[in-house]
Amino acid sequence: MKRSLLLFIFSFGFYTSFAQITVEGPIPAQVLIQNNLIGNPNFPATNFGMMNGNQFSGPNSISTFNCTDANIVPFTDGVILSNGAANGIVGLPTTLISTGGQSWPGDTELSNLTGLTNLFNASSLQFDFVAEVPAISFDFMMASEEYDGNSECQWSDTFAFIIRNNTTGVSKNLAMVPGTTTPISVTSVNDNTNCPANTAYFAGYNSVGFGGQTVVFELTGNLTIGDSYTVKIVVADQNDAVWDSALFVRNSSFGAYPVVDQEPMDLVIEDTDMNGYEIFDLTVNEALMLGAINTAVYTFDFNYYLTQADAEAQVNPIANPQAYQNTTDLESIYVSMRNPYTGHSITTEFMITIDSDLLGVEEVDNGIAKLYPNPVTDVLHIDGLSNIQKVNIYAMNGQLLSSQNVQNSMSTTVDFSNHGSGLYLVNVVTDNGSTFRRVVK
Ligand SMILES: [Ca+2]
Ligand SMILES: [Ca+2]
Repeated sequence: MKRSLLLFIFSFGFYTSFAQITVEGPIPAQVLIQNNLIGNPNFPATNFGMMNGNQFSGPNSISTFNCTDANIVPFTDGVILSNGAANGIVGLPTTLISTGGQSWPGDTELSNLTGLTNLFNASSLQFDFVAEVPAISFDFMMASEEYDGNSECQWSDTFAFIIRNNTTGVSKNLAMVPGTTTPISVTSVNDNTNCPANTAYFAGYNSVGFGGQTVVFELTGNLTIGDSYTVKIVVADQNDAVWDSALFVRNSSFGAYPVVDQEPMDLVIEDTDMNGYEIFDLTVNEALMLGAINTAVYTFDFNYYLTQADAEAQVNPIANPQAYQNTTDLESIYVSMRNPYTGHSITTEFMITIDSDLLGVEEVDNGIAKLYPNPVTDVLHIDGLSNIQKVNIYAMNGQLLSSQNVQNSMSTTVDFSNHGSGLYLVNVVTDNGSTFRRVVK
């Protein structure tokens, strides 16, 4: 392999920042998975397993790390899995990290899943759980010596975040370039001028002790409730055992990804004393949003906001959501459902009003789609601001009444003639995002 000089170009700043990474290991698999990757002491993981270079007379290849410089690793604590020495990132950052002999084997499951053969120096962590939530998440970045200004166009080490459904036998790799079916790798994410690929996800050369690194990816995977799963994070060298790569997985990033079971209801308290104000308990919607989730095991926090921007930034929450006094006759409340361990959250919206006649006449253009007329009689028109993919109609109790696919058109219609009078929730999925709108008939 010809190696460019790029790896050996470094600066004083590079040296000083490097002292800010420390690693600790080896550490038993169960401790790494429960205390580091999961963090939630109640998460029901079992059957912990590890493949480590030190089991094959090689170096310890899995450790915890701490990094206090966000320019090096954008999160402070996590687990490093390397296809070489995990402590290669400490000490001499400009030295090529190229460790592990060919007697330290690859991984058959990774080979079968990717179709790549001739793998060496596999490191993996794995555990089992039974799905009681509809989705899970991981956050990680990948760094590799294969980022050298040349190899990106030709070959790559390989890795996967495997989620294997033990009930159906189907395995999936969650580590795909967002919006594609292409596995994340040195060849699929780089900004080499001869073969640039998905450059937005490449973070740069020479910052973590490896030749280059990706941005932090947030992986999510959908689950079938009740099925048994094995999660396996695995990285290996390909073609030879040299020029190492590593996964940096954020502490506590594995957990239940928030999914709204049923959309929150609009709340109506008629203003019988005509003073313009009533007191609302916004939290009555939490049970709807959680559905059947076992909250003793899967914790979610709820916070309420007056604007979507505040909800997304998680600033200025409503101080007392159990006794909130309205400020206008009809107002939007934005609710954030957040896993406090992983930090991942989603936001949705409901209305509160002191006059039920006001529901259904809200503004219907929110930057994603325009719905009209509202109230609707027989035909609801939908104009997307980008291509519409799908329209779902729900009853206000969350029951899905109809779902229609749209073939890449910016406008469509929905037949409401068979629906009775009342409030409906219309979900429009477009290339630019998804929106829920209340429509009255
Ligand atoms: Ca290696
Ligand atoms: Ca390699």
